[in-house]
Amino acid sequence: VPEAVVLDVDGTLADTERDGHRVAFNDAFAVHGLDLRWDVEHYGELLAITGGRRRIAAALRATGVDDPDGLAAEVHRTKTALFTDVVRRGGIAPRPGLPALVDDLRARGVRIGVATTGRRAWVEPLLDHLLGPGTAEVVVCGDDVAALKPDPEAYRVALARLAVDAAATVAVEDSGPGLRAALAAGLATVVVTNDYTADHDLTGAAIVREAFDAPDQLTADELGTALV
Ligand code: XBP
Ligand code: MG
Repeated sequence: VPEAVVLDVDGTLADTERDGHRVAFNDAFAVHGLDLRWDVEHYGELLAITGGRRRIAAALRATGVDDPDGLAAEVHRTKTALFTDVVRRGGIAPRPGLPALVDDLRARGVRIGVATTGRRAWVEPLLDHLLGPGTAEVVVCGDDVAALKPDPEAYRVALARLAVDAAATVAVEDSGPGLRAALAAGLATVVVTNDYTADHDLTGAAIVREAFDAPDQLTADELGTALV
């Protein structure tokens, strides 16, 4: 088994994007009276822009408003509050097989970290809900880094705070940008794809799966096989 595992959040621990974040973005646009709505397909393309605030800013720049970055920050604050409320109400379920993997990691004494682009305001309550309070020793959020994935900073910070070597650590991701961030930080990476990321370029992944529990349950031992 690896000494430590660093888990991505969105798309990995839970399918948060299509029915969670995307809906919160659209609700925030309505709150701010913006004629903007992201449908399922278009949102999947927008995920190439990591970070919700930057995603909104890109869309606003295309509409010609005068202060896209300022307005994006304001709309993103609303979106974050709305999504945090969804999380606190228990609206986000773990991906099938993820809880069993986490139980196995804990039973085998594997240390757990989290490295996500998402904002800490909703990441913390989501982790309490999905992993259990205190399960993730280290949680690195978009708030904590200067550069978002695919930049490796979040993974580098997680490794430093865990005080473990990249060579003894496995990352678990769902997407191309996340995979590239983990690889650039020197971590062997397992990718569990979802509907939005099934066609991503996953070159460099040690293992690629479509689910945590199919065709068989992903285990701590299998994550260990990802270490060269
Ligand atoms: C995925 C992201 C995030 C979420 C939205 O992060 O890029 O921006 O889409 O969350 P990861 P925020 O897969 O690395 O966890 O609005 O809080 O950014
Ligand atoms: Mg992800």
